[in-house]
Amino acid sequence: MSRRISLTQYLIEQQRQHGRLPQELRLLIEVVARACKRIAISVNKGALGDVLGTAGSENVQGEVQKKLDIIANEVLIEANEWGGHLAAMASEEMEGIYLVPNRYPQGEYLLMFDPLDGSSNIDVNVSIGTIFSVLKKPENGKGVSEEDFLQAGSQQAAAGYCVYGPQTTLVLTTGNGVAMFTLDREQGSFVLTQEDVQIPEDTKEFAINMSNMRHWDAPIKRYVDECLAGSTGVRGKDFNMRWIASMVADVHRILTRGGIFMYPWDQREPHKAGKLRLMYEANPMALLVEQAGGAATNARQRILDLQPGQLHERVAVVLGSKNEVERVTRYHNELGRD
Ligand code: P6P
Repeated sequence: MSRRISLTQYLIEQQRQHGRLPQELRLLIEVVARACKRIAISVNKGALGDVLGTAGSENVQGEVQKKLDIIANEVLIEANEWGGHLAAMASEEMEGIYLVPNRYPQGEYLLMFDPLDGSSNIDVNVSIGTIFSVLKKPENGKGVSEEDFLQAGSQQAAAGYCVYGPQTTLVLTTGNGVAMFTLDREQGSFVLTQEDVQIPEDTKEFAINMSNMRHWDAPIKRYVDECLAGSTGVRGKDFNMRWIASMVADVHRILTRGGIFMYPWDQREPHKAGKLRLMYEANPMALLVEQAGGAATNARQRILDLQPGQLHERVAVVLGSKNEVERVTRYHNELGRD
């Protein structure tokens, strides 16, 4: 049972113990957490709050925006633009970067986010979430530009998500392991409920959208076929399957009890590396998973090593229990050697 301390106390202890959590970064994380609390209030209103349904617009990805996508994006922008911790922000919902207005002091960090991941689940009351990633602005003496965001995921100063489900839970890493904080609605604050999260190296549970099977590459099909063959096949054990279609919820399950999550490249849109976005979905989740003892690749390379070329670029994702991710990655790399 973890000590029941607040997010603030946890962060201040991290600051004191490791000396690696700068004051500005701690304050930034607390602002993001407060923004997630406000998003949770809107999400939890559902039909009572006129927040369901579509906004009648499309985002930069060409996807129909839900009202809550826009609300969550605005909450994060408004909460973070005045504090003096950031130089700029980037979001799945905005084409370009958002410079902190001149009326506010500029900070040394860059914040990226998917304000409401899994929004296709909003109207059917299934868990959704906010994903965020923090980078340091390169000290180049120049004004901030989109290029400053194009850093490998290994450079992240912090990463996390907030899952809006039966509980509202903030999951965070600043490079010293992963901690989970559950929102105590009575006192209105996030309370530490798990620290030093560890993903089991093995699992019997895989997550993939099986309806895409006919579009998969051979190595993914080999891996899933072996899972489906269960104890009668080469794996010698039966597997369970889950697919929530909210990456935040699927990753939260994996951080909580293990598993492997796969959104691979497929033949539907062969010119795209995958569906998920590198900068504000795959990178933050990969850092969390690695900090919890798991692994995260694009089926061939470590995600955190990938050098981004564009702010909204997509990537294939295989993450979770280390031994399973290594198996899938090995199957892909074996194919490449033929
Ligand atoms: P599909 C949600 O739209 C998302 O970006 C991830 O959260 C989720 O894992 C995936 O897409 C679901 O995609 O194709 O199964 O609907």
